[in-house]
Amino acid sequence: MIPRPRLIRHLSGSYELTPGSVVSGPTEAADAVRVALPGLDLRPGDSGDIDVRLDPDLGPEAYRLVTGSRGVEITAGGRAGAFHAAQTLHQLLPDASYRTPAGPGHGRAWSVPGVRVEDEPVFGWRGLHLDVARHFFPKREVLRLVDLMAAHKLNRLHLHLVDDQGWRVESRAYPLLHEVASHRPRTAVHQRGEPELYDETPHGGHYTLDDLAEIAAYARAREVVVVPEIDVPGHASAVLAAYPELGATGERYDVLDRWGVSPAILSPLPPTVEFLATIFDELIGALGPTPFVHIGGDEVVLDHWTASAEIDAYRVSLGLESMPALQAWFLRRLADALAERGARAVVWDEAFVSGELRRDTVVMPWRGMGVGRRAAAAGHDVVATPVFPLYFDYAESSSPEEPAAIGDTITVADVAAFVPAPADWTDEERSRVLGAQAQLWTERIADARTLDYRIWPRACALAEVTWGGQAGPDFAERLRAHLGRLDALGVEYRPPAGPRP
Ligand code: TNX
Repeated sequence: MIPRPRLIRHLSGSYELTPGSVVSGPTEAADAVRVALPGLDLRPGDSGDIDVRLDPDLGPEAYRLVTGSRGVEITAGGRAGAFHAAQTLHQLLPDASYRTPAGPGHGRAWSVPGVRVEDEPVFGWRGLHLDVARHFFPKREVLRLVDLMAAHKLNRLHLHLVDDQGWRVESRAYPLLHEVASHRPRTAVHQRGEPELYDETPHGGHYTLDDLAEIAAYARAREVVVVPEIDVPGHASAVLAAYPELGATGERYDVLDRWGVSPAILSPLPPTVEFLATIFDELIGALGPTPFVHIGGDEVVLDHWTASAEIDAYRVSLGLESMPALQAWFLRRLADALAERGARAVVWDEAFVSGELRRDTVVMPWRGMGVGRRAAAAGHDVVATPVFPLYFDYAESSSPEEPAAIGDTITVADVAAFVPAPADWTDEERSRVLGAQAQLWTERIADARTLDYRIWPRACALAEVTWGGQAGPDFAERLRAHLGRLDALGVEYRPPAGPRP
């Protein structure tokens, strides 16, 4: 199984699940089991082949699963635990049960071997990040990713909705964002060992607010929380192509047609904070309950703030000694606006380095775990996101056969060796680690096939270490067996032996 359950014992006996088998128990939890096993054609009922119970003494994601000749018993701490139990039950069935669109069932009966599983995750944040700004991925591909994440008990989908190269969400209050800022005239491409080229293919796309509502509801039903990111104040070319008056210079930009870090930056003055508060209202209105909103804070070039007499005067009026301190102040105002809307801010680590943030702001240390430790020591919750080994836009080998990537080499074994809460941190620092997340930056990932190739099977290792705290000793062996499930799911993963032809 992947991720490895905390405890698994094989028992005698087995049970036959057939189309129309009954799930009984509290509505929400029984519903979670049916959502997790869509192809099995399970029916709700009073006394079930699968009986679900809730036990308030268990954590919300914890479960016990007992199978045998009398049927399937699930005892869960909450809806999430019941959902994860059903995913574990699925892994007891043959690979063919993963085949879509039939999924398990499709008129077939499946034999469930007897086991007892007791399970609970070590980390509550088991995430994947997807950059939909550099390349847009349509809703159906995002929903498919949610299904694949759920099958691996991954539970946070961070959508990087905004960057220099595109603004990818509708705004009713600021319609030029989706009308203008979501299109770029040319697409930069890279070839291995060569500078950027332009393929002259215009690239565009955005989610409507209704799309986001659908994605969030679909994800929630699969115990995945969507974490939207509006990356500010840097990476601002696209927004300043639509509303240049929000920028530090007032100058109109083009949606950026190449990769890298641009000097485009939003103004920190009150109209920008009001603009972003409106965007937060629209986003949270569409997504529904949104515990976290990412506000970026990475790779900010402060030159245009320094050069602006108005912004400098504003800084002085606030009694702030430097432009980085003004950046931290700006992000604090946004985090306050999010708190009023029931959400916590998440930032990349440069934001933590720039100055004091709200204490409840979650920090993602992408530049390494050293800065993550400093954030944890300062009292911030931390989600481990270091480039090595969690940038899945990097290639798995340096072979020229690999599809071109930003960097190399990050192998499945590198991910499996990662420990989100390092042993040499203090207990207090370790307790601040919410979990870990892999990043899919998409400068060089332009289609769903390449996305599959970059994610899988490295995300299997991510699931293993975030669920269990570290990989089990037999991980490599279990992964070999697990590939049959990915095959049945139609996942175009990177073969462990090397790049596919
Ligand atoms: C750094 S990580 C970035 C992204 C790039 C990525 C490429 C971070 C917060 N910023 O803008 O896409 O490297 O690997």
